[in-house]
Amino acid sequence: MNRAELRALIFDVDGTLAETEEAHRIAFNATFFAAGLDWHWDVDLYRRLLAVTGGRERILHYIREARPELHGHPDLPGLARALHHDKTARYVATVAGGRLALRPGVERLLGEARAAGLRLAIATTTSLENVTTLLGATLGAESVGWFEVIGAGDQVAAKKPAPDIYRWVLGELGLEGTQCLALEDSCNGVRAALGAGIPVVVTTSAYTTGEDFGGALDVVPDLDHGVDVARLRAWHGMAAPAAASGV
Ligand code: XBP
Ligand code: MG
Repeated sequence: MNRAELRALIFDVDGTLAETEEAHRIAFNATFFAAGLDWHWDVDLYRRLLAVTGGRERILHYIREARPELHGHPDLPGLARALHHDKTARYVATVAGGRLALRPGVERLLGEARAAGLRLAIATTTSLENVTTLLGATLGAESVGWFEVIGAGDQVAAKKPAPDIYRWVLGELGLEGTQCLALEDSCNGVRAALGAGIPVVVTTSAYTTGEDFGGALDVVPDLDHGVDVARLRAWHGMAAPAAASGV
């Protein structure tokens, strides 16, 4: 039976490359405080809010669900955009200051994958600036170039769990989903990858442990648990056979 050869790895960012969500949460709260809003997203609330991917969308959702006093506001999307812009600046300053590290195994696996000739890409809902700042602060500025394609933020209209960002990345790579393996930390990410026909492995993160990862090939606590290129190829081999023969 023909199976597509593994050609590319597509990484999620938040929760997969690094445990970023606490830094995001703190940046959101600092923004709210600076704007004179008495909003505070504690850990439990933030866990629930993470069901809505994208910071701007998360703010809008929160206003609609929990802030009825703002429902008469003439431009809620504009307000959410302004708050999110400020939050991104705060988050970028934190990350650029070197206060976040990559998760265990990430740097090693990226190096091994590059040495093995696997192509690398990113598919995330977070802003491009956040991604390049994280890569620069942890691996050095040149590491941005290791990723042939970076699909981020508003590049597509519908964020995860919609498959759009993964489909966009596949288009840019010129690959079929069956030729790739996605690495994700959340159920929303798993749904997005599977929706684009990409087999996916989960590395659970602080905010996603215990989620339903149905459809994923495997679930590991981090990428230092026996995850090397051979294991990636083995996982990929477990996925459904390629639709087209001979690939
Ligand atoms: C991550 C997100 C992002 C971050 C915040 O999801 O949902 O919204 O929480 O980043 P994933 P922004 O890991 O599935 O991409 O504020 O830049 O959206
Ligand atoms: Mg994630």
